[in-house]
Amino acid sequence: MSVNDAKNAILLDFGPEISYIEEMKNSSKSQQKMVILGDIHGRDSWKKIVEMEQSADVVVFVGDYFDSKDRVAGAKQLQNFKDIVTYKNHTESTSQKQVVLLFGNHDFHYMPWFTREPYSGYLPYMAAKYKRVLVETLPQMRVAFALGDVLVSHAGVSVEWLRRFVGPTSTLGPWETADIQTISDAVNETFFVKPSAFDFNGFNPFGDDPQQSPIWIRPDALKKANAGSMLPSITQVFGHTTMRNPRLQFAESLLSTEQAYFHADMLGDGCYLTCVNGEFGLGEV
Ligand SMILES: [Mn+2]
Repeated sequence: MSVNDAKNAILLDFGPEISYIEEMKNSSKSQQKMVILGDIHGRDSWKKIVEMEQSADVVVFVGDYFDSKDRVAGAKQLQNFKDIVTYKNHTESTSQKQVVLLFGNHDFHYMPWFTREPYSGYLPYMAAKYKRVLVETLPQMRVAFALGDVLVSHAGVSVEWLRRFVGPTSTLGPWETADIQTISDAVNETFFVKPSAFDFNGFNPFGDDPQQSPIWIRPDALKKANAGSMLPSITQVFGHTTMRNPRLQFAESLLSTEQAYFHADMLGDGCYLTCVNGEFGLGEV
């Protein structure tokens, strides 16, 4: 029997098991359905979406719960955020579903550590109430969330921000080779140890700066910072910057070749993202 015959014989014997194992590997990768909801800004359309998306395994809110752009009253914005927290607690205690609450820049200026001038949409007469509920909820919140090859944050994670505010390298080596979980953990740990690292920095008044933080950076600066400096397999999803045409933007993201970036700040247009095993979809409410 030749070596090749022997190989074939082994494949004949074990072929079915091998393909079974491969199948198991793929199904454990992440067949979970993730629904990503863009910046809330007092809107309650998330209620209809989570009702429609009952089959979701993970629901992610990308942050910016406060500071309405559509003149939603402060008390309503407060109640809406409380409803989101209640939804998270109720869902997680009664099902396997996970509800992730990310932190945005419009939540940041209500926190006790914030001492600068607040920015657009800030409601001074609601600030104490927003602060109380945010501080209470903070242990259940985070800045970054990773599922499979997808990293979700409010504005996006730039390698240049990581190098300047977290460290020159990750705990496991250069950021260039850091896996998605290492990056996500580093961002979240930094948030709880040194929240000032997330404050607005850089020179561009709009946040279009490669060293800008994961709650402030704009898409162009993010893409420029990460090109060639982050694993190409990592896909980032973020809100924070409203795109003029979310459907067109989504179609463009699908075509991206190197790192992929998906925009989630589309609730104002009644749109949201779904993701199953790295395959993205656009939902409409
Ligand atoms: Mn924002």
